[in-house]
Amino acid sequence: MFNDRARIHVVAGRGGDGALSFRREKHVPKGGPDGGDGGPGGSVVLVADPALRDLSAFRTRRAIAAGKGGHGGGSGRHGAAGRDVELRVPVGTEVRDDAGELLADLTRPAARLVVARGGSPGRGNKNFATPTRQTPRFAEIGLPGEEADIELHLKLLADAALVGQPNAGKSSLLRRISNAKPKVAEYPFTTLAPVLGTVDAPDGRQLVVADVPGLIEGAAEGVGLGHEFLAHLERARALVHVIDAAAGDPAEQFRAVDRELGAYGHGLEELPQIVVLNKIDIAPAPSLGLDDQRILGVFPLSCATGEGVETLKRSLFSLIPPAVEVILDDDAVPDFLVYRPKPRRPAFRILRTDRGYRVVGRPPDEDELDEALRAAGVREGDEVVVGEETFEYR
Ligand SMILES: Nc1nc2c(ncn2[C@@H]2O[C@H](COP(=O)(O)OP(=O)(O)OP(=O)(O)O)[C@@H](O)[C@H]2O)c(=O)[nH]1
Ligand SMILES: [Mg+2]
Repeated sequence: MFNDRARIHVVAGRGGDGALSFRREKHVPKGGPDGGDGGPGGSVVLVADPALRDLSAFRTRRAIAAGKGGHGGGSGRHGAAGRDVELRVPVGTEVRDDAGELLADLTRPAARLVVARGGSPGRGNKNFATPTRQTPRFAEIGLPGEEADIELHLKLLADAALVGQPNAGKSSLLRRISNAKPKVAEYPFTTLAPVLGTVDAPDGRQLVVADVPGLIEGAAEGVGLGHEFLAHLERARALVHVIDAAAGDPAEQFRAVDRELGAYGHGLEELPQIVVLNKIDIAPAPSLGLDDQRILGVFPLSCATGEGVETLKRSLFSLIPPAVEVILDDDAVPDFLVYRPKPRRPAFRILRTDRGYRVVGRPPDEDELDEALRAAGVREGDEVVVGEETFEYR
């Protein structure tokens, strides 16, 4: 099975609490404040890995949580940082939030995206000592980590993609020109999942070509297999359109597939096409008889005998438009990109006091406050101070 979509739930770790503690000294009941800070919560990070081919790793792994930050301790001890979780995804994975908003497109190897940021740690009471407040009887509570539902959608990154009706010989062609060995058989829909192959030129240049399941009438509306995979054509810079020269009017076959590309849209209708008239060993090469500006060339060949294959292979390197390098900075092209969501500033913070909790900053609404207090471990009867008001938690 080829999995090009996944939905995951990611939860970052809560930040550790700051400690409320005082030095113990001989003959002094309470020394100065020495509560250390909590550790930051771990984050959930996606990393684009060129070794991966699809998203099947997420079929059984839907909820992913990073580690909690440790709590601070006495004697100024800081809590340990929560463990980050790195999730590897194939290069070409689009990441969206549950509203469908595109967060990032991980098209470069090693590109990273923080999808849930760890909660910030609370500061220990040691931080709050001032000349006028020498015994701060409160410490900050760590904040919860971010939590999100994330959609992953892999769109293969290939320089060119093979399209055509079932049985036209797309997989046979990929076997001929690349290092890939997709299955070939005399029945339609042999290819059930996209396959990538690398085509090598004598001068060391390389092209990645994708073999996609055959397209039939109605593919764009969901008939057959092709439609699920049309998205994988979106990033190709050219299509290699394979036609069975022994199966009737080549122009009509061309139009049938082209209609599906047009019905799907997303720019497929504009991609340049390199037309292959295959199986000339069993039928004389017909002429295509089409005048279409998108057609960059027509190549009669036989995947069975190999006739014409070298000519096509060489031409691919000159006909496929070169990749446009996205230059992000004037002179520095980074090896990888790091995408980070903007940190959300907490509107309020919760301090632990020796009798309960104190809330500082913008007063949260009741639900928010309750959730935050419960995350902080509030108990029935604890004192909670919000602004000028003091009440008992129940
Ligand atoms: N005679 C002859 N047969 C060919 C040639 N190329 C492919 N075939 C045969 O055509 C049939 C289909 O080939 P495939 O490469 O599996 O075709 P496909 O386009 O990948 O088909 P799907 O994956 O089903 O869409 C197989 O039986 C091949 O052996 C050719 O040049 N000449
Ligand atoms: Mg095939």
